[in-house]
Amino acid sequence: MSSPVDDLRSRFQGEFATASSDADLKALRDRYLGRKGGAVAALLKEVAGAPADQRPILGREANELKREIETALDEKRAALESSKAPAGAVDVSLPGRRPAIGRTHPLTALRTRIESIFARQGYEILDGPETEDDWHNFEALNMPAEHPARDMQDTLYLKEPWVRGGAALAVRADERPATLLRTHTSAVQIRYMETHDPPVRIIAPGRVYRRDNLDLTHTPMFQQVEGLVVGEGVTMADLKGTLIGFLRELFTPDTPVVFRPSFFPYTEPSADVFIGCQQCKGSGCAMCKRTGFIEVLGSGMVHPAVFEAVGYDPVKITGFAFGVGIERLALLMHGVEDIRLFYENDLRFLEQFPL
Ligand code: 2NL
Repeated sequence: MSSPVDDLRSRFQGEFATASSDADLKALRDRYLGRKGGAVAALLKEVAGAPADQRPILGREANELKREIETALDEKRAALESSKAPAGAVDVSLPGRRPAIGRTHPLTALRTRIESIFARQGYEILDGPETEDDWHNFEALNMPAEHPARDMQDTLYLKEPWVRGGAALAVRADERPATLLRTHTSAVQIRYMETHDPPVRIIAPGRVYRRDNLDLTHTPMFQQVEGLVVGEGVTMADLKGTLIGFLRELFTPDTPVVFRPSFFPYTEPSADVFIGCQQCKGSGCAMCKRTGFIEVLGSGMVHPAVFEAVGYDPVKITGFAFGVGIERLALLMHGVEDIRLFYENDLRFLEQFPL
């Protein structure tokens, strides 16, 4: 005949076998060891009411069971605890997080394409300072102090940039202090001609600055690529061939290219260069203002005054130059309506361009 102690033990063992969490163990402890209403407490009360000759044996067995239950619950709780990962541990079974892979900015991609088209033809790619002096940005480019083009340029001038925090910085006597942010990269080409004899075949890409307010087509900083070819016998035919070839490589081999007379202080003659509208294929649309053509480049034969300024002999030497705005070209190529999008670093915009 089974005793009430054995009955309770087997009941506990059945329930204990399926307990698998802290919460299960807590519920078991309450149910069996609770001071009031616990099964063991009820058993001990039952023992107290048992006949006197059975009481000691039953009492000992009941207390043994109580210890058994305590030990079993403690051990399982410890086992659960040690199988838990420590706080902050790495779960090596989780799939990894995909790293965000960046991509080339559309303006950088376009600039790189332009650079490689000219690099393949033997042009040297040049860098130069973004802060310039009057001489390299204006004077040497046939724009003396009173020249109206200086107004047209709407230049950002710097206040005594060689003085910082009240202390004069050491400036070498042969290095004029910068007084403005360059308005075109022509200054880089002037510096090159000052230090190199012809022949010259260079392009000068880089940031340039104008006193403009932000709108759909203007940013106070934008990027430009200028090109310069100088030597004996360089003609307008070379200018046309070079620019037609360049634009047909950049766009499509059958892109229409036309030249129209223009004016720049640093070239004579000068020409604006147009391509057939990519949008309407020349039939006329809003993008080309119904003309069928879109202006993409400024160009011309280098003015003799520029050669004189850098110490070249304009009787022996001729050359052509051109300038192109990267943003403007990118707007056209990708059908983007607002130049500011290129500088807001919004990934929803940038991720639309190919890797
Ligand atoms: C434009 C106009 C142009 C040049 C840039 C140049 C440079 C030197 C001498 C002569 Cl060192 N010319 N550069 C010439 C004609 C046009 O750019 O509308 N760019 C967006």
